[in-house]
Amino acid sequence: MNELGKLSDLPQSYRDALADQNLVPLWPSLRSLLPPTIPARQTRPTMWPYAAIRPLLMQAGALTPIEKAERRVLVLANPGQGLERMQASPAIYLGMQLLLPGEWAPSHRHTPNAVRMVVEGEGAWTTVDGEKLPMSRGDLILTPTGLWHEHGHDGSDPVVWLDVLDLPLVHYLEASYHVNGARQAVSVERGESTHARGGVLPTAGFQSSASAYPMLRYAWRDTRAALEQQARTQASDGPVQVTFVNPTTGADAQNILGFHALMLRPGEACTLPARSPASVWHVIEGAVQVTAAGESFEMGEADTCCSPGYVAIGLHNRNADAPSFLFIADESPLHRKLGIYEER
Ligand code: 1HN
Repeated sequence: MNELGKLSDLPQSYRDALADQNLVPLWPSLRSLLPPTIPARQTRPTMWPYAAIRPLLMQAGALTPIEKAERRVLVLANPGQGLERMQASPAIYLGMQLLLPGEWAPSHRHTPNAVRMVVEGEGAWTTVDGEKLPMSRGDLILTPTGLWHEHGHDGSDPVVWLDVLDLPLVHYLEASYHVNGARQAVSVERGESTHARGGVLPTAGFQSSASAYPMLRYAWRDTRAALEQQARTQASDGPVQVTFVNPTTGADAQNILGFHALMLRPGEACTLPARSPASVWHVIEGAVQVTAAGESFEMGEADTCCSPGYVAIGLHNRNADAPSFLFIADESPLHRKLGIYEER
């Protein structure tokens, strides 16, 4: 490949004349914009052990009342992106949120899509679009773009969950904003009771509400049972994985980020192909070694790590006598919609 001209090859007077007119020569930057064969990635494989997060989050609970925070969150920031950018990957924001007994995080809505993966504690709930959703460990709760949501806690111990948002992308698009609202009136629970059985769904036209997001809570009990059933019926030639989908359309549960749960049989190891989207790995149950781009993370329950795109992912169930379960968030719906999705 031939060497392209550098900025310093150009006379200063010419560079100044360009800058005066808000013009920039392309050729000095062309190779870094379009590197050969594989993109440059800022995202560094990074693990955030829950044992390190938890005490700092509890300290935040003592230092900052909920009224002073609205959302009491420690952001899992990727050092490769720069901590101040508060992103795990190009499109993924991650945070660990603490709600203490009796606290209430007021209602608002915003353009970024969010999900919560419940890490610890019982008794909290999130009301989304008037639907009050109980939160238990391993449950996935959706708060899609534009829907009102607020959190409360009637239990007796701290509740912690992992927030996953497409905030970095929506912010980059200059489309990120919020609106505050009043406490929501709670209507009857819809999605979970009416859509949780994939094969039998409400008949079109019979139901009064036709929400674009018919299911807002995916109970861990059901997800786990689906994985175990598939592991029993699928030959043991690889891990079993399910994708959280919109039960009406079968498409990804949200527009930008993808969400999955993966089960590794006792002692199982595998290598997943290099895919273009960046990904996040969170242990719901068990113990898993995750290897990405030459980094290996020994992950236990509630630990979280991320990987850049375009690298293979190695998984190894560190438990020889019990299955392990991972929650995965990735940028695959975005890559597919943009037409840039690749597997290598
Ligand atoms: C948000 O609305 C929540 O509702 C949590 O719990 C984290 C991070 C950035 C922007 C909005 C929540 C958030 C957030």
